[in-house]
Amino acid sequence: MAVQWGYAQSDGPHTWFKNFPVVAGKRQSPVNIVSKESIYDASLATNRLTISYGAETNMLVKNSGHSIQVDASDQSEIFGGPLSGKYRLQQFHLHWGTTDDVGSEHTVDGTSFSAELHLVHYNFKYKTFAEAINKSDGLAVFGVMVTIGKEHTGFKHITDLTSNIRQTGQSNRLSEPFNPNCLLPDDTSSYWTYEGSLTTPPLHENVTWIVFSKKIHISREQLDSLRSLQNEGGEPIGNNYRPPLPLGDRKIRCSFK
Ligand code: B30
Ligand code: ZN
Repeated sequence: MAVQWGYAQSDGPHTWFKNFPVVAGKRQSPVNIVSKESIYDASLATNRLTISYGAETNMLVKNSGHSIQVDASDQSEIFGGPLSGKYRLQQFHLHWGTTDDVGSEHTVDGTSFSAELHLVHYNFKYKTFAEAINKSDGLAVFGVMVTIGKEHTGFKHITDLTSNIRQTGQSNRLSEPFNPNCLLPDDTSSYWTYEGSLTTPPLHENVTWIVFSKKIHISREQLDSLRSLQNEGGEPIGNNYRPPLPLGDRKIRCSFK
């Protein structure tokens, strides 16, 4: 059986070290991004980050017990920017708060946002996500900050399904093709990038993080529908974020001045 972990007092981030010693590592995520200390890297602009997402069919939307996760098929790839080679989209999921003032994993100049969307990609030189997940150059994750505002029409396809997948382990397929491109901010040319880790167990230190500076918004109703999802114990999922870890010797680079 897989090791149990969660976000409660008894099994939350401060307990993860017991089963996952890498927590004491030197490149853990998330981090607080101090914008003034990030280093402009002109090569990120020259070698542009290219996002080639396509319409994914039959996407599986599931309640994992710690988030809502949507699995991709094989229509979406990224390359360029800080990445060597191509990375393919495996899944996306979110982290959110039970209140609006918290929820994001990364913080920017000490500020938290109501949610953070993660689009998880694996290095295409490995055949599968399972093969890439423990390789040193295996993963690249996009982080998108989410604030409350107008309804997000792209997200609506997903948040409309939440009432069908209230319980942990439940899933539903999207009936229409869905292009995850609609979830990205309008401008993806401005981002921070650094070498980090998965933010949940197994916490592998093999993620190239790309955190966009532009945010997206969803409505309060949409956020509340995420909060209506239940964990294994039947409690609402929320505050499913790991607090920022020390940056240590690492530098955060940015693609913009
Ligand atoms: S994140 O983007 O850094 N939050 C995983 C992927 C991305 C992030 C964190 C973890 C991941 O693939 N974890 C291992 C797989 N999971 C199964 C799963 O996909 O949902 C096993 C698990 O946790 O123990 Cu839940
Ligand atoms: Zn995540």
